[in-house]
Amino acid sequence: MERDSALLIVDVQNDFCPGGALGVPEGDRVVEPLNRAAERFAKAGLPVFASRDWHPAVTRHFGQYGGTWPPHCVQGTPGADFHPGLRLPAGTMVISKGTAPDLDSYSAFEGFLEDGATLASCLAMLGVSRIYIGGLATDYCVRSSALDAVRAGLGVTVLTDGVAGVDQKPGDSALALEEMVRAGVRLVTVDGI
Ligand code: VGL
Repeated sequence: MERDSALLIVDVQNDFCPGGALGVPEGDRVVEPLNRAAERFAKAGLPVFASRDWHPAVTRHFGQYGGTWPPHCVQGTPGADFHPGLRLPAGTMVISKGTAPDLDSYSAFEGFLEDGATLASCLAMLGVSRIYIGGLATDYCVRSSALDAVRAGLGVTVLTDGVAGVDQKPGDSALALEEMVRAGVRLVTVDGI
């Protein structure tokens, strides 16, 4: 990968994996390829970001408060933890999103690092102009993050074996990938990085 690249791992959290509150079918199959990708970026000295859904217990994102989803990734609960098999390199920068009770915040670009910085400002500071994205879910948070990255003027590559989708309607993930490609996103496997 290019010297101005970073890796973004989106929402590989227990609640989005099989057995979780909003389990993505086979969501945990992204863990191994993303571990390999993270190791490669870290070894190359390139930044790694990991976003997490980090909701308050009461948020309009959840069905019982007017939203669409069952409660998931509530701050401080085991469901909000990263998947136990995910190996985040030392120095991984964590982005928390969905903390505002009136916003869905699907995109990692709507979240904040520990020091309150946004992903976009941090990428600019680090001189990153190309971002590789994997994680969960293809048709929601990956889609939204990838499209925001394009809008932010970044070159965007989505890791096809590092994503899995909800597919609430069958085919949603395939459509999401097509939409991303139309927006200018490149698709590669982790081995193709
Ligand atoms: C997500 C549905 C609801 C995601 C988050 O991480 O893709 N999907 N909230």
